[in-house]
Amino acid sequence: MSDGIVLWGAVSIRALRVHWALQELGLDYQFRPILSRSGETLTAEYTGHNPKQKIPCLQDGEFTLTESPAIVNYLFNAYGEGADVHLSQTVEEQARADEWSYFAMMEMDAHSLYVIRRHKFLSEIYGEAPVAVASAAEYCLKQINAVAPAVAEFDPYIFGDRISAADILLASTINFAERYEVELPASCRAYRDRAYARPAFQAANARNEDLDAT
Ligand SMILES: N[C@@H](CCC(=O)N[C@@H](CS)C(=O)NCC(=O)O)C(=O)O
Repeated sequence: MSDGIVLWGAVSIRALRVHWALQELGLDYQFRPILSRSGETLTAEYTGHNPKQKIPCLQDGEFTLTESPAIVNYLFNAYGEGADVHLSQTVEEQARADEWSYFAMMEMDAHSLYVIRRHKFLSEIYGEAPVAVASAAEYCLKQINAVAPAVAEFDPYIFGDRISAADILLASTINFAERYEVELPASCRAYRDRAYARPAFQAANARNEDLDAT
């Protein structure tokens, strides 16, 4: 019998994105609060779900999905109709959503923030690389300053009143940048603060941090 929706992964910015999407969509889900770098992603059971041995991973019945942006987009596409969220209505809107999502995932998360995280904050595992860290921080700051004027136009989110999957990816990654000591432009800080004040975000954050949750 299907367990419905099951989310694997806790105390992680990337799992938090998925909790947030589930909460915005008002979906019930089971939670398996496994932690990264704890050995819990290395078990045979979990490796069967995600051979990359990383969190998060989502199961929806027989369907299994990894990669936080793919999961957030899947949930909005599968369950967003009728929910109080923004779904793209035109090809251009979808392209704009993709532009923000790829910016957050590539320019910020992958190209710069994960370099800083791995080689400054997890250097005991991944090794010290101060030149790469400094270069990644400078790169991230340049990117975020470049988009700050466009972020200042969000009213209050990318597509107006309703939050979109792209907002979840962008706001969570902007917050990730601040955690890794990238100074946020005022417009980006204000946008992150608006998004993080949402009750759905607050509920998601509490569940992401609750290791006793199911
Ligand atoms: N691109 C993946 C990255 C997943 C990822 O790196 N997750 C981290 C936790 S936030 C993890 O599991 N790290 C454990 C490891 O690298 O062994 C996503 O966005 O879901």
